[in-house]
Amino acid sequence: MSEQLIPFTTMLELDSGRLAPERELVERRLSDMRDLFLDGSAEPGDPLIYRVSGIPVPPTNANILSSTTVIEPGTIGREYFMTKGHFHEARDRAEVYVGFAGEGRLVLATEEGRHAVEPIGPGTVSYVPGGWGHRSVNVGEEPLVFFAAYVGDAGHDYTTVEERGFPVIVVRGDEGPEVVPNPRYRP
Ligand code: PAN
Ligand code: ZN
Repeated sequence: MSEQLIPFTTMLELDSGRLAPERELVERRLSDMRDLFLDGSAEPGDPLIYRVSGIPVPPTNANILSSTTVIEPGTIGREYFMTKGHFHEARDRAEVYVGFAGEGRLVLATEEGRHAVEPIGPGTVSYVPGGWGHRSVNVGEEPLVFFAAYVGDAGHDYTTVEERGFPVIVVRGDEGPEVVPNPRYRP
């Protein structure tokens, strides 16, 4: 057996997504992901889009990595603020998403071009099977807060999403959020 961990507890503030203690915080601004939005280069500012607060453990298949994500409300053009999105480098590694606050969508896609859109909000528990790339989108007026737990050796492949996009995007329509085909998707 490798390193033996000692049990520990983290406090999660459900509305803000803040973890105490905060161990590993990553901030993503528009400048970190401009090309992922259709109109990213037309937006002059550099708003904070989301924060991920992780609970680090050794990234092996014997451990479970977890984090909370807080996506700010807002849009770039008509496209709602969202995460970069990724496939797991080890494609068969699964993940569970638990929603705490706000209103969002979990957009999933396989490399063969299938897609699915699931709700994220207080009480949602979503299963992300192996092989499904995933991105979360805040379609509400408040921060979207969710927790995610996944197999420790999953790894993150962001390149496939940067190069091909997801088959659909989520945009602000006249009567609320709309899921529309992504004009830049490369099957
Ligand atoms: C999540 C995501 C988190 C941020 O913990 O990593 O929501 O999204 P990006 O990694 O796409 O920037 C997860 O799915 N981990 O595997
Ligand atoms: Zn993931």
